[in-house]
Amino acid sequence: MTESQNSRALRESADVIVLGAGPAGLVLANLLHAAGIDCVLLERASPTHVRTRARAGFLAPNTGRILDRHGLADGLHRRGTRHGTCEFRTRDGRFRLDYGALGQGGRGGQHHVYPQQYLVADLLTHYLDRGGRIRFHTEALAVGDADGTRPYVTTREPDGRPTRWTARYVAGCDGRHGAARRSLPPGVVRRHHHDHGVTWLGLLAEAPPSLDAVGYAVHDRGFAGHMARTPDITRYYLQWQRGVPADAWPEQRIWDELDVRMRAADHGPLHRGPLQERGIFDLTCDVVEPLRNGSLFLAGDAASLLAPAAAKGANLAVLEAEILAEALTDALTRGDTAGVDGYSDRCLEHIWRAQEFTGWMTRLLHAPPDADEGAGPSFQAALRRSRLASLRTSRVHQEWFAENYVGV
Ligand code: RFL
Repeated sequence: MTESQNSRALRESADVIVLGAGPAGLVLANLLHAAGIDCVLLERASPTHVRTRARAGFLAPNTGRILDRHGLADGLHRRGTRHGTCEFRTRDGRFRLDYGALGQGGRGGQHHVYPQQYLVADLLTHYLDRGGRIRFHTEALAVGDADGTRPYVTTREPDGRPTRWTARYVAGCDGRHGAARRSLPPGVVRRHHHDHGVTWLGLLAEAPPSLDAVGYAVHDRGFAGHMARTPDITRYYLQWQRGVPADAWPEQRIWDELDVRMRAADHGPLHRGPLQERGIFDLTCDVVEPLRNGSLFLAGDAASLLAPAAAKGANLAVLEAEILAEALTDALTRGDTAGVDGYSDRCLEHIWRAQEFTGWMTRLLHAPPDADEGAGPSFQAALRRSRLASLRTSRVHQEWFAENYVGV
């Protein structure tokens, strides 16, 4: 079925309404549809936007296993690559950590490197090819009666008309600023918010990767990062002064700064190329607790937001989508509500573990905003140096790192 035929076939109710066609919403909708559940996906953006929005690239082994389990991993295996090494660069030199061969009792765990937009495009094609219902250009405005008997979603349709969709369950997979979060009445959930006080300039360069590892450079001038995406595209990050716009520096200055922080003079040049995309990311985290209000469930970034330092967000989104799909299927097909009742606690366990490791990584890679670097080595900087030294030399510490770095 094509995307336009698909839109014509829509009804204005479904057993499950899924908001948002990111990794969480698309995995969930695919699994529900495969289980014969009547579901519809409502997405604010266009199909082109959804298929091309570049974000994550590092997918954990467990994410690969989930996609495999449900026949959703063809593209990942065909076009993705594997990755298992980090390289830390500091003023004490560089060291490599082969995390793919460590952790989980030595069984190893490598990341899949597969751009998020490829994964999303694969999931969307899979869903549409099997007759899954999706409505693009349809913005959810609010979720109502979530703790009543007939929950509904109000939307702005492509022609601008307001519409009401009714459902038995609503899955809020519409990200941090989506309607699901906004619709939680005050007092029913607790929102934890933490600002790590660090900002990144995220860059996508039309240039091949410059090293065969994830590069983490810790420098007095701030953090710099290198992550492969495809043979021709590389993601770089520069720690950035908050409030300064992304286009403040010309490309030449950005590359020169990356050279300095990545210590290219000591460890080899970076492959330069035009910068396709620049974005500013404040490293903040956010958790909603519990991830449910009546018939409304949150998954992915709508449930918890993580700083991108440890590459966890898309992985949690896929994991939560699988857990929620099973729970909703049990509830709708067998009247068994144990899964929906346990959904929030089960996911929060993973979320807090990922938040903890992400916070640790953030403190490993950056000076805290109040660190007094100018007046000689500050207390915080000395702790950070010691943390890196421990990671360089302690096998136990490396095992712990590996397990948490690839684990979700
Ligand atoms: P998404 O991907 O944001 O999708 C949400 C979808 O909802 C739609 N939407 C609405 N639709 C209808 N009505 C509304 N009112 C709506 N509001 C929003 C949006 O158009 C969109 O299509 O959420 P989801 O599915 O929860 O997935 C989360 C991931 O996208 C995110 O956690 C990751 O990208 C985080 N992340 C990484 N995660 C990893 O696991 N590994 C990585 O390597 C990694 N790298 C990254 C990242 C995030 C980054 N940014 C952008 C902060 C690198 C970066 C730079």
